[in-house]
Amino acid sequence: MEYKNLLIETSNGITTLMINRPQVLNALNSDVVRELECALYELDLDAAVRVIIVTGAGEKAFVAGADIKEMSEISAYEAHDFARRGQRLMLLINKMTTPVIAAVNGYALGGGLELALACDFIYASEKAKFGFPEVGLGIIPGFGGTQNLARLIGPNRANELIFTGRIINAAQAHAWGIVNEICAPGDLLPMAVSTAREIVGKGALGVTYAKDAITNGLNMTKEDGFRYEASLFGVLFATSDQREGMGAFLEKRTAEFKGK
Ligand code: DAK
Repeated sequence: MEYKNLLIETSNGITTLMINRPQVLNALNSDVVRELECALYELDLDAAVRVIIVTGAGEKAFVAGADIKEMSEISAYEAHDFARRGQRLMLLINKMTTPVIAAVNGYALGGGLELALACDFIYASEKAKFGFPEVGLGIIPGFGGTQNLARLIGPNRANELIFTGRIINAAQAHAWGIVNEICAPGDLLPMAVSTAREIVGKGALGVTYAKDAITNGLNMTKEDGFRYEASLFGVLFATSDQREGMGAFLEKRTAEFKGK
């Protein structure tokens, strides 16, 4: 499928998906949300894609939020449709078997921060900025931001960030645990690719099941989460990747995983 607002490149199992509307700081309009949903759905079905890196085009922004111009003009029906699609996109990233890394190269505001938070983890350039300006627009985060941020950094810090609409820098986001690592702007994609390579070197099924256990386990009681983990752990013993991984260790060679 052709995308008007996305640049997608795959090499050695690693796909870089760049949101490409730099003239409006990569703001998410309904076309971008629709394209992201289709693209991620397609990429997740492609066995050649092992890790996806989501980033923004240009020097200034990852995504500066939902497209305020479009939002200011839509009807209630369109707002409802936009909300459903946006929320479906964020949930899709959680449900995908492929790990998704957000490489935040600049502003990640509102819906942009929600997109980053929906990813499996975030790397950021030292120039990145994070915030939820929604309360200043008379709304609240609506693509899962209240839920994902509070789960990630706890309710108190999430409350402070969301109630004030304050924009924080990369160092603060790192200190609060929103961002795993920060680096110089030019090092951001290489750092994400290097981590993606490490993941590609591991058994695809193990990575997928670990994502499943962590993401879904967070919505369970600890005991249910343990039970879920045990069942996924057991299933992996029916795979050739498990035999290959353990066999390679015992034979002192590098494992060659097949994802089966
Ligand atoms: N939407 C549309 N255009 C945007 C934009 C946005 N979010 N952000 C920036 N732009 C455009 C600017 O209008 C400007 O266009 P021109 O004037 O050149 O035509 C161009 O991008 C460059 O921006 P600036 O000139 O403003 O650049 P500065 O460096 O001066 O400022 C900034 C950068 C990021 C501080 C500033 O652009 C800014 O404050 N942007 C808006 C940030 C924001 O409030 N974002 C929206 C948050 S609310 C929903 C679920 C979720 C959401 C909505 C609905 N449902 C469930 C229905 C999400 C809501 C949000 O994301």
